[in-house]
Amino acid sequence: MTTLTRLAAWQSLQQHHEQIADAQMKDMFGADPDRFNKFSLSAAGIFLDYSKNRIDESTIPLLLGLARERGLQESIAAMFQGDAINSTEGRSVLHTALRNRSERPVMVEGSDVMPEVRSVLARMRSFSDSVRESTWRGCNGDAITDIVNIGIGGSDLGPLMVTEALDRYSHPRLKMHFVSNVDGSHIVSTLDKLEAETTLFIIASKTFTTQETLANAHTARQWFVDQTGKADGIPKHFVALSTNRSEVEAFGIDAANMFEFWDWVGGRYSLWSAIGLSIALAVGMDRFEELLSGAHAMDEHFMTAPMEANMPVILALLTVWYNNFFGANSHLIAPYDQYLHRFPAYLQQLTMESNGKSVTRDGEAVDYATGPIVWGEPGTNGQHAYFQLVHQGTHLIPADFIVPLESLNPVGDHHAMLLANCFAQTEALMRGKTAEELAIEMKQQGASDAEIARLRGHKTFAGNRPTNTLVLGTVDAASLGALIALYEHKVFAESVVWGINAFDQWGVELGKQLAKTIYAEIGAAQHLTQHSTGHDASTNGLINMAIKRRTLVS
Ligand code: G6Q
Repeated sequence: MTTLTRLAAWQSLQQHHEQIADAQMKDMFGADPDRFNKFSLSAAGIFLDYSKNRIDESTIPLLLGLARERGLQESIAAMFQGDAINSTEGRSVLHTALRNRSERPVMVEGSDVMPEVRSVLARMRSFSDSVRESTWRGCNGDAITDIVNIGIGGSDLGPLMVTEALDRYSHPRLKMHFVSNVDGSHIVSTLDKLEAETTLFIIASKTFTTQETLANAHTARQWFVDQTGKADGIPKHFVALSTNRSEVEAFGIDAANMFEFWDWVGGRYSLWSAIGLSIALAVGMDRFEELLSGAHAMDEHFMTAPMEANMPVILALLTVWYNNFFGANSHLIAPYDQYLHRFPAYLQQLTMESNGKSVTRDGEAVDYATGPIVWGEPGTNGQHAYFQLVHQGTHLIPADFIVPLESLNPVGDHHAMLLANCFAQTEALMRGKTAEELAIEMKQQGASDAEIARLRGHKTFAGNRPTNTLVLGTVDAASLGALIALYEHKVFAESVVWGINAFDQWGVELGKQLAKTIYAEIGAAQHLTQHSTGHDASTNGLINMAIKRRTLVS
């Protein structure tokens, strides 16, 4: 048994789970008219209703006891003050410094990083203003019309999600494109739509060694030179976002066109850094700074609010509750807002790369579940697809519903319908439908007793399925910043309870190494006639199929 499962707080939660496992939320609502007020809170412009959870008044105190025993409050302080909490990489974790809107210094190895952070923000402002206002011009003197962000993982998902979410505020002339996949179809189909003379490429890579990004960047540069015949036009059309100056220069991008960030910014936490340049170009630097301010407001809340009224902490503890005591191993994210359609994909990386770990910070194997599988799609679409399993399947799937009170595109009754669907789903998941309720409903519709009996099992709903509802005023830069920061901190708080390092990603590094050997076998023309025998039969067979096909088409 690990330390975690031996803790008194853990054992108390196990006993509490046995007591509460069969309790029905609808009965709890019936017994306590104040439940909504008791189990809801506001922070940084976000309202959280967590009353539709399988908790009573003793659950959160017990979970908070666990958090205390794991030193959560101390770990939060350690992160904000720049301790090297990413222990396997020996790094501080300071994405919060990137959005520090206060005058407080943030120290890394004895020096304040804030002057450098502000200096890069100022360069991002001046560059994005010049492109937006057409004072930055391409090699033929034309204004930029299209911007292509080439990056992958953390250098793609965050900026892509945010530019989609804030599309309502985007510059009318500038069209944003994101190329991530090494599949040539991604870059080719993007370039097909573009004019080289009016396109700006942003090469976004923290390390500037990522295979996919460099392959796409080289293809884009070759295309640009082929289209324009002007290799000397590259400085007007290529900029880099990176921590690796020498590799940026080796690629042929002048350091003057590089926007820097630092190794204390993790890839999946980097949209607040220079990696957010595409966001600043799309919506303007003022809005980018509103995004930072929204996140900063959530940072202040996370740092200072008491644990029992701390939104990221409450959400994290609820995930621990279901993951470790109810055996729920997935978590649904259902944004009821079309602009947030990439939010679940973004959260998949944030959550699963951070907490997809099976050893503790000391390298001991865990004997409890860590990060759940995160998935989702926007509502109401999801209701016509995967919601069936959430309502009547055999798995318990806790869900977060995210909805703005106000639409950015008010038209007819659409928003009232959207809100109604969102709230109705959480109500139905909580209440379910009993056989008696079904019988009354079917009788009113004229069904016979035999018909009611035949369909009883199919048309009843067990209910008691937990949801959180996160309500925003509207989807704007500040509320989006707060929402993203909320989940970043939730994920961190979970990792502290589980005793794992949320900030490394050795599985991603493995992916970066693995393809190299096989690429050497199938990638180069001189190898095309060779026959692979160095792997298992399956891998050899697949490689040889590829070699054969490539030989035929070459
Ligand atoms: C994120 C991961 C990973 C990373 C990409 C791209 O936390 O480390 O998704 O962002 O592999 O890496 P580069 O930015 O170095 O190209």
